[in-house]
Parts: sequence; structure tokens; C-alpha cells
Amino acid sequence: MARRPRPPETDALRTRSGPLSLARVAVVGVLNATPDSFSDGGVHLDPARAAAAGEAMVAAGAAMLDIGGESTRPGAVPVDAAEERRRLLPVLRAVRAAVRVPISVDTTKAEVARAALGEGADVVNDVSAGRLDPGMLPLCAREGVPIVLMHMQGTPATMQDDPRYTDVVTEVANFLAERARAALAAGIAAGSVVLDPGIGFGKTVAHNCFLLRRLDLLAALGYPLMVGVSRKGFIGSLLGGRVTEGRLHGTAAAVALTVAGGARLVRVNDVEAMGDVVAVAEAIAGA
Ligand code: HH2
Repeated sequence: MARRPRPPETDALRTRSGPLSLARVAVVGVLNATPDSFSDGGVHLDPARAAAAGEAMVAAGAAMLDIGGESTRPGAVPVDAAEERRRLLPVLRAVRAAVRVPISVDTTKAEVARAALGEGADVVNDVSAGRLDPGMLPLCAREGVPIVLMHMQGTPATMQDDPRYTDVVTEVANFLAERARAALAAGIAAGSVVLDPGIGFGKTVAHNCFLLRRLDLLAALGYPLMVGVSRKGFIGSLLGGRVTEGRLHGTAAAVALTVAGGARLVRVNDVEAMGDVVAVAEAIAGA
């Protein structure tokens, strides 16, 4: 497998906490300050426990932590900005005090993102790619922070009801290219844009597999790719209905293939295990 040439601006994301190097694949640790997230709901709601978990993730090799206060799992009940801030900010403050790596805030609301950036978050991770809140792209431009633009068909409440595409890879690629253009038009620097195919967001098992098989086409858009497969439902389905806790090895297989496909950031719950997966997959993919 040949090493892919990448534009120079993607070798690092410039953040307020320093450069996030993408010369090697960056492992991003997930910390959900929510009662209901499918992968770690309730575990990191307490600020002190979240800070300890964040420290452990960094010690295990996380290059960034992603903190969210609203679950976006299929069927999740949306929360308002006040509730999202109430959950998120104490956890963010505690984690920020405990670690030096960049922190991304997983939100679709500009008001929540603004508050989080004020508390030391460095990157915005918006699963709506700036579509749900017209203030989001201008905020990131003004603040000079990187943004992750993710593809989602529909909204979390209904997205898994009957997702349909004519050609999922082309449609996701076109969407991401359009959202990247919108980000640049809003004044966000090209080197501050990260794209994400949104595995599990309005996609069947087959759609997810098609996307993961052709990540190279998304990487060819010229922006670093983040991919989140960790413990997701399609892995459970491929393993005969396996529960979330039993999806570690399936996650490992998917993470290895995302690295081979050109992902530069992998969003995971099990940082230590997936750090090993990334190291081996990257060595083989780059050999
Ligand atoms: N997946 C989830 C949430 N945010 N952000 C990006 N950029 N990419 C993803 O794949 C992604 C994401 C869903 O996972 P999780 O946070 O574990 O669960 P929940 O949405 O229930 O909080």
C-alpha cells in the first residue's frame, strides 16, 4: 500500500493548546458528559471522574479529547442549550485543568460552543457540519479554531428509520466538499477544517461498510479525515447483535481499516487498545 501524499497544511491542526500533529494518526478519546450516550452514558458526568478518565486517556496516548453534553445516538432526545451547558461545562473545566492536550467540544449549538471555547476547548466537533446553527461557522472563523464537519442524513431522532442513498460514497463526498466550501466562505482557514463521514449517522450497516471501504475517496478531498467507529451499532450487527461492551475486537478491525483508508484522526472510547491498533495498522499501511 503506497503512502498517500497529503497537502502540507494537514500535517498539524493549529489549536490554542498547541499543534495537534497529524503526521501520525491522532487518537481522540471520547468523554461524554451525558446520562444517555450509548458508548459511555453516565460514566463521565461527574467532573472529578471525567478528569481522571481524561488523564488516563492522555497517559494511554490520546492526542485530543472530545467532550460532549448531548447524545446523538439514534433516537436520542435532544436537549436545549442550557441543559447542554449545565452538563458540559463543569466536566470541561475539570478535564481542562487536568490535561494539556487539545480538547474538542462535540456540539451543534454555537452558544454551547462559545461557552466551551471560553472554558478552554480548542476545537469544535459539529455532527451537523454547521447546518443546525447558522452561528457555528462564523463563530469558529472569529475564534480562529478548527472545526470537524460531519455528515449526517436526517437528525438523531429519526436518522436510522430508513436511510437511503443512490450512491452513499459519492453523496457523502459531495456533502463534505460542500460543507468545507461553506466553512471557507465563512472565513475558516483551510488548515482548520476536518471532515468526517459520520459512521452510524443515518446509515445502514451496508452504507457504513461502503464508506469505510472507500475512505480513500473522502481523503482525496484534501482535508484530514476523522472517523468514529468505536463500539457503534453496525459493529454489533456484524457480530450477530453483540452488545456495546462486547464490541472491542470488532472496533479494532474497523479502526485498523480506517487507518489503512487514510483517516488521520480516530475517535475512540478504548484509547489504550486502539492506540496499539493504530500503531500497527499505520506501520503496515505506510510500509
Ligand atoms: N459519533 C458520535 C458522536 N460524535 N462526532 C464525530 N465527529 N464523529 C463521530 O463518529 C461521532 C461524533 C456518537 O458516539 P458517542 O459520542 O459515543 O455516543 P452518543 O452520541 O450517544 O453520545
